[in-house]
Amino acid sequence: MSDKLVFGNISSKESMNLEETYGAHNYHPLPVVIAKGEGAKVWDPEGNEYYDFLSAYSAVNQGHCHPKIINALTDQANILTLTSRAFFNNKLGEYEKFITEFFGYEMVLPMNTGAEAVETAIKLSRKWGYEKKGIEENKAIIIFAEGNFHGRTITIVSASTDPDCRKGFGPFTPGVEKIPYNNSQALEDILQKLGKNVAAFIVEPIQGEAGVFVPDENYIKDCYDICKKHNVLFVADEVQTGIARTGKLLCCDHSGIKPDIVILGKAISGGVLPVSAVLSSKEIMLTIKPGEHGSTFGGFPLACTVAKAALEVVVEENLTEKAEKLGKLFRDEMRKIDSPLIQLVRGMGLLNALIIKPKDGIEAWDVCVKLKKNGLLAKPTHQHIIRFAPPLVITEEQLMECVEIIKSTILNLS
Ligand code: IF1
Repeated sequence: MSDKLVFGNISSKESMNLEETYGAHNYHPLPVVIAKGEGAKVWDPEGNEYYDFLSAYSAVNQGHCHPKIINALTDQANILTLTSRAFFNNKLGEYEKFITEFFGYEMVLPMNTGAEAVETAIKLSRKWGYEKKGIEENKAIIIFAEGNFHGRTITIVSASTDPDCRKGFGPFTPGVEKIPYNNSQALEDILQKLGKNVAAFIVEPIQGEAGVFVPDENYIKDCYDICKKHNVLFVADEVQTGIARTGKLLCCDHSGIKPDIVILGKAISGGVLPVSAVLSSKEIMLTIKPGEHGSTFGGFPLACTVAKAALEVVVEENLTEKAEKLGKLFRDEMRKIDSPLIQLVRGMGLLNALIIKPKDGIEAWDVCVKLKKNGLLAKPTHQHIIRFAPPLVITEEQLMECVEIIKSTILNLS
């Protein structure tokens, strides 16, 4: 490894020092600095090449700096970027028509980050609860699943069961109930008890932060049916699982159900801008009236243009089918690795995880540090889980190269 700079004019070491000194310490990154990205690969300032197996938590499904998306960005940036919603703009309506038809919903409410979209879904569910279901004012309940990750706002961490997310951030938002994940009976039980005040059940079809926890095959469908029975909205947080990642356009498509509300983020823009969206029916969406919700940037012309291009790439490059096929191949190859360090391989499409059995003090973090040395970036979650989620544009040949890197890294450690 040479110390000569290839990308930019700040070295890896200096970049890390600057972040450490001037940035809040709200993250503990793997010691690698990314200076350039293209497709499934990234490079550090010194020019070392890596495969990106995090894809910015599934935001970069279309690959780094996809030329079509970047062209849309730069072309539109020269014409118009932001108008606010005080005025109409000539890109929003076109995008709204496009994205609702793309996902098969009647209406969209555009926001920026995932957390904002989750907040939007919570507000929308409450509004529907009061106006359509007839819940008594200020009594609405939203149900969440234990082990969830929906973002970082106060209301969202109120719904979290992760001590790291919550400790020191109380008091919390009322009107939130939590039930075990992957247990539809628990949903039935709580709805029998509290059903008349429950507006919505908000759930991830696969729990990402919990370590790519894939629920039992019927769980999502059963929960959907139970919600219907009790006149409760079924809301899917597909911020991480949506947009082809799991081998279907939406992960809920695997279960053959259509959520009342879908929350999307991350890959809507291919990781180019913070773009999120809440999709629903007219009946639900129109309970929010002018002046009751919004954001300065939500639906800005630059975002609309970029998001439309990014969603077109998903279709043009068959990313859904690719995720399904390459995901299967990846799990098959991982399961062939004969090492006491590997306890379990799980996932769907190209959202996968390796559960590590700690051995001689070796934990997931140590495996990720070694993987980095061997040219592959992945992030541990908890002590014993490594998430593997490459950009969906990765080729089969590149994926097999990565399988070899993972295989030899694990075998050398065990
Ligand atoms: C961080 C995890 C992933 C999400 C779901 C909403 C949001 C997220 C299902 C909020 C965000 C992120 C954010 C990232 C870590 C990360 C994550 F490990 F924490 F769980 F992806 F797996 N719903 N997920 O996964 O979206 O407001 O961030 O745009 O650094 O906090 P956001």
